[in-house]
Amino acid sequence: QSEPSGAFGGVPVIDVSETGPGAVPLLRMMELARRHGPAYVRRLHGRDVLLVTGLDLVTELADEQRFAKAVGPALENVRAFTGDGLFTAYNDEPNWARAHDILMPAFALGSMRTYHPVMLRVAQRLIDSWDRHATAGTPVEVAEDTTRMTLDTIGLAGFGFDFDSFGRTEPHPFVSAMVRSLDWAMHRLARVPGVDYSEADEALRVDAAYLAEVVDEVIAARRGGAAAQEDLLSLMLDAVHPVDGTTLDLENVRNQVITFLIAGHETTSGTLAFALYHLAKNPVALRLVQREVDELWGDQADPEPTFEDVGRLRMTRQVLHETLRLWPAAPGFGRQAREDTLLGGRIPLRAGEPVQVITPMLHRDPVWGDNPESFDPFRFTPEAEAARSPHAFKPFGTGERACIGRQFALHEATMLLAMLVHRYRLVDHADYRLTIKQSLTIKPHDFTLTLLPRTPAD
Ligand code: MNH
Repeated sequence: QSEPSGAFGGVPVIDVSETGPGAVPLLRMMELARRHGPAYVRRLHGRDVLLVTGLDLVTELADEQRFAKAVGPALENVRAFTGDGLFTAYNDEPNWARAHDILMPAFALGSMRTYHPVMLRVAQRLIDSWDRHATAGTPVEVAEDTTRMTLDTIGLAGFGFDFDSFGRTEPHPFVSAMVRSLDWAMHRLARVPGVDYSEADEALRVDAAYLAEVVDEVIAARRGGAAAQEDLLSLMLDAVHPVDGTTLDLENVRNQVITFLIAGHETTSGTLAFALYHLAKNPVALRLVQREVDELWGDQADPEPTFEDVGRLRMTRQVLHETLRLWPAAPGFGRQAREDTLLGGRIPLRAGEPVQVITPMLHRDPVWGDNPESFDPFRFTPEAEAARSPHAFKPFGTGERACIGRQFALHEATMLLAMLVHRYRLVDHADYRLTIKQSLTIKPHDFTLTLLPRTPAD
């Protein structure tokens, strides 16, 4: 790519048209941020995006009086299959506030008690499968299996629908269609003017139609099924808005279900896979979480974590937070100024113009010290967190459009991770070197482990 050409409020403009954005656009953006940060403009075929990584600038962008979420170019593409679902709705689309108000209570910390038994049941599916691999001495495909687990969990906990992912050797076709759709949304950002993309667009239409078809099946299963349980789907279908008494129309419910099936599993699975990667590579951190689970469950062969247990797994949660610092599975979020303004007193922004935060680089800002690449769960002790700006860590985005599923993800991931480190020795049999697969979100690519049962000496 070329050197900075021209400037825009003192911000370097990097034209990457010659090389394209790279197979893993995030890594290229991070590389450019290391050279040109804390803010730079990436220019691709005449399209400019302002990318921001520094804590000072992100602190400003997090000010909800001056800025709001932007549905930037990437999410604009995702709207082709999630429409006005919660994640991709514009701030002023009435269905955003409506769905947000109706669904919020279902994501409060206390609601996790309702999902806990299902989360446990699905975690057990993964463990049954990993036990078979441990006995046979064959490696497990980490991200593939965490994806099986998180998809089954959101399907069952949210919608009473069983994807039965561990009963299949290939990913559920919903996952394949989703990954292709997210890839389409990502690669569409890199389109070269004059090239014909109609084949890719037709494939997207087929995948989007299939996603909708699965969701219609989920909804039909509920309609034909037993008395509706209290879950996300029943809320979406039946709940009336607490203040204005409106409900969600059926097209919006469909968009919400697709949104939740995607957002509800894609990022949690990546986070779990990255966490296992870090634990396999950091024996000290692994020892710490093993000590924590051993204190809780001793040498029980098959402990069944209670809801309360999960709240006690502080070190395990710190490991997840440190994982989300280094590799936030949704590695960016968009902001826009409410009025024309100067960001950092120098970068001119027009109202509505999207700005992209590169979260993994914010998470390597100097505020994180001299060794931001080192994996250190003690960065997330309560004392360390209290001493640090709340804007230094944004894996779940910011403001009123921040992740609604944060507690859900952390409960599910904390429980599974704790069960795994209690049960197995993680053997890095292939001396894995981290490579990243990006379909907008990120996961470790081709990461396998072999497992041995733990013995008292471990
Ligand atoms: Mn989630 C929004 C990251 C798990 C449902 N999520 C966001 C945003 C980030 C994010 C970042 C904000 C994006 C933006 O500003 O444009 N989410 C994560 C991560 C995990 C995660 C890193 C797991 C780890 N998310 C989950 C789970 C669910 C979920 C689990 C559902 C069960 N997330 C959402 C929804 C939104 C969202 C819905 C959109 C919220 C809104 O705009 O109102």
